[in-house]
Amino acid sequence: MIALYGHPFAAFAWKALIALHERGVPFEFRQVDQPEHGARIAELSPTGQFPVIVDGDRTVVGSNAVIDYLDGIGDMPPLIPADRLAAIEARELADLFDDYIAVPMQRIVADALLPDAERSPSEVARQRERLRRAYAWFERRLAGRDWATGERFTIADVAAAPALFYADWAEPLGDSLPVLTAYRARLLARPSIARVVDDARPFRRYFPLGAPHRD
Ligand SMILES: N[C@@H](CCC(=O)N[C@@H](CS)C(=O)NCC(=O)O)C(=O)O
Repeated sequence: MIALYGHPFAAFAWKALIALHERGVPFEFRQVDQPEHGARIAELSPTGQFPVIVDGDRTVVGSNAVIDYLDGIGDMPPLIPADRLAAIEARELADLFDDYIAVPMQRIVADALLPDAERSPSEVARQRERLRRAYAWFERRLAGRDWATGERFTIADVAAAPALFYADWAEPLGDSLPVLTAYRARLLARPSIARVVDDARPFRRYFPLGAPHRD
């Protein structure tokens, strides 16, 4: 059986979990806050970061590679479209959600976890500005679409789910982004995503910026 190393509250681990749920793949969840799994992930991943899956003698490191790997399991439609150009757009948007929404969100959250003397308000302001620019870009790009690339749910939507879920907590979308706000709500209503949101509820108290209760 596939083993997933991750944590239920971790944004990038959600991507692997969503793909596993979407495809109905059975797996063993190895939570990295348990010492034996923490020790193992430190060996498996270059920096100890997760998600990582282990399937027999095959190890796959990193959320997008994990999603790609899982596309080969089961008979659900792939999260990376078979068509080459459609696949490029899906991967492109997944990377953009990762790099320009999830990563700035992570940096804002990481700063909030630091002792006061080590915090950097100017860096946080820069990351908030990056998020607002990215929000505006996605607001235009997603206009008229149900899912990130159009009618099909793809790897791009898997990446968008944790990115927008937590980014809205760190730097609220507000009222000026109706397309992104509706898209985020559509993501959260999808069963695979609702499930990861629910499974992460017990950990919300660890969110350092105050977790809104509306989700
Ligand atoms: N590019 C990586 C990012 C992974 C990542 O940032 N993982 C976070 C969890 S959401 C992590 O491992 N955090 C713990 C740490 O940095 O030590 C991916 O797509 O998997």
